[in-house]
Amino acid sequence: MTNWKQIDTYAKKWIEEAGEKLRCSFEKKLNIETKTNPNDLVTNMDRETEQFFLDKITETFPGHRVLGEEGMGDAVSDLKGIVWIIDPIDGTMNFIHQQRNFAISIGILEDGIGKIGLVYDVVHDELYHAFKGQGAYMNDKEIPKLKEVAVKEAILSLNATWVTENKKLDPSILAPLVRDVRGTRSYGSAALELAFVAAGRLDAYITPRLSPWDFAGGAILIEEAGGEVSDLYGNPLDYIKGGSLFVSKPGLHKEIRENYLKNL
Ligand code: 2AM
Ligand code: CA
Ligand code: CA
Ligand code: CA
Repeated sequence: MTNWKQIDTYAKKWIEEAGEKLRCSFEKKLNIETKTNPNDLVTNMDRETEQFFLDKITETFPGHRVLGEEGMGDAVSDLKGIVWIIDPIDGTMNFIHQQRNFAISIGILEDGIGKIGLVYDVVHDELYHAFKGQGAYMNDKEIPKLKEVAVKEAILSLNATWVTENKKLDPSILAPLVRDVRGTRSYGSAALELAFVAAGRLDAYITPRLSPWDFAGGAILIEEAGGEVSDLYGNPLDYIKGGSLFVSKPGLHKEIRENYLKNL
């Protein structure tokens, strides 16, 4: 029998330890490299943090698999058994330029079903946490269930890229929504944006392109807070391939899909 309480306790302990290491790293010199393009950044701390989790998980739970952004874990092509989906630093650009607005994200799935979601806002020492069926918490304070909100009173998070010429989405699709909502925000960390939707600080978050490690932790938080999670078409998320993402408070999801996303 899987001891989920034990997994949960370790996951929280390790994410807090990893966060402390990231806070300490501000005093040291960062080693910054680029990946697929000049703005796709990675640092020694992204790699060290992923390795830290990998070492802890393989030592403590040898049967579990790890899918991490920096590729130190397993080559995961199915979701059988227990899989930890980890983004060691979500918002690396912010980590480098701002020393804030980044998070560590962990989603733990069993046979493809999200069981534990953790998003740690390291600088604010705010740990967003959910266990399937038991609600969502921020630092042990239960997050109240999300309530409905109208488009005209909603704060929408999205990257400005998606209302300019881009390879993923016709910019005219989201422009009317941007015009109709109360306000827009962009934090540059998908995991934090998901945690903010779960906590009710944002009403919706839309993006045409994410990887599984960007949303695995945050999606569980939103489901447990009573929000809605899907891709842009209303389909379930793909925790192997990733893809588009649309999360929101209840009700708003259907309204936006029917009135703004129907021409996708
Ligand atoms: P990262 O910092 O872990 O790379 C920035 O708007 C958000 O998008 C961050 O969550 C960032 O995660 C993520 N991101 C950056 N490049 C991406 C890419 N090529 N595909 C998917 N997500 C990306
Ligand atoms: Ca990255
Ligand atoms: Ca990420
Ligand atoms: Ca990352």
